Amino acid sequence: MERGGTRSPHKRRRKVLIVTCVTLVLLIVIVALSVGLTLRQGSDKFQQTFIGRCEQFKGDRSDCQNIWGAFARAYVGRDPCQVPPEAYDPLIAAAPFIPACNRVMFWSKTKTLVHDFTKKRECFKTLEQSLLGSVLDGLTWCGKEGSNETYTTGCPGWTDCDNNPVRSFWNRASAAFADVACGDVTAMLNGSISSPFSSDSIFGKIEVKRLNATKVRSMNVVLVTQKNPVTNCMNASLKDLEKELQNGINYGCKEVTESRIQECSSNEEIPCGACW
Ligand code: N1C
Repeated sequence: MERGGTRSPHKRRRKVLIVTCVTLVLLIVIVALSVGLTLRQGSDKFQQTFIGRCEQFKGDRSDCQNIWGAFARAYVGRDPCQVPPEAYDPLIAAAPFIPACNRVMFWSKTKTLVHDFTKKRECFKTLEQSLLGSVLDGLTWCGKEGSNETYTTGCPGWTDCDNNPVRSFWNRASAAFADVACGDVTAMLNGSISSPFSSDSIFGKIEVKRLNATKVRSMNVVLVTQKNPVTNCMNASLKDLEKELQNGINYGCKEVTESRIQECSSNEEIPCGACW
C-alpha cells in the first residue's frame, strides 16, 4: 500500500508526460495534414480553374491536359524569382497564337475599357481573347523549390523580382501575340495620364518592339480621352512610340472620348471601323 503510494506520483507524472507527448505529436500531425490538404486543395483548385477555362475556350479535354502540363513545368518546383519568360516557350508551342490580321488590339493602362469594348464587338481581339490569355487573366500563381504544388498566395508581386512566374508569363505571351500580328494593328492608350506611352510597360517594352514591318502595315493609336483631356495625340511620349516602330510601319493617332467608345460598345449598329 505504502510502496504503491510512493510510486504512484512518479507513475502519474510519467503517464501525464506520455499523454502530453502523444497529444503534441497528434496535434503536429493534424496541423501538418491540414496545411498539406489546404495547399493540395489550393493547387487542385487552381488546376481546375485552368482546365475549366481552357475547355470552355477549346472544348477539347485531352489538349487542355497537355497545355496544363506544359504550363506547370514552367514554374512548379522552381524558386518563384527564377522563372524567366523563356520557361514558357514550351507552353507557347503547345498553345500557339493564331495570326489575326487587322484585328489585333493592344492596350496599356486601359484594360477595363478595352475589354468592355472587345467583349461586345467581334472586330478586335486582345491577348485575353486568345486561349492562354483567357485562361490566365486575373490569376496569380507560383511554385516553390522542392515542392510540386502550385501556390496562389505568398507569391512574389509584380515588382518584387523581374523573373516571377506571372510577370514572365505576360512578357512571353505578349511577345508571342505581337509576333503573329499583321496588317493594321490598334492600340488603346490612356489620354488621362501625362505619358500615355511608357517604354517600361509591356506594350512599350515588348509588343511595339516585336512588330515586324514585313507583316504589319500600320499602328493606329486610339487615345482615350475624358471631357477635359489631359493630353492629346501631340504628346511627347507618343512621338517616342512612333520612333520605336520599325521602318515601314505607318503610324496614326486619333483622340476618342471614353463616352464614344462606350457608345460603340453598346450599339452594334455602329460598324467597327466607324467608331473612330
Ligand atoms: O504593361 P502594359 O499594361 O502596357 O501591358 C499591356 C499589353 C497589352 O497590349 C496586352 O497584350 O500587354 C499585354 N498584357 C496582357 O494581355 C495582360 N492581361 C493582364 C499585359 N499585361 C496583362 N495583364 C495584367 O495587366 C498584368 O498582370 C499586368 O499587371 C497588367 C499590365 O497592365 P498595363 O500596365 O496597363
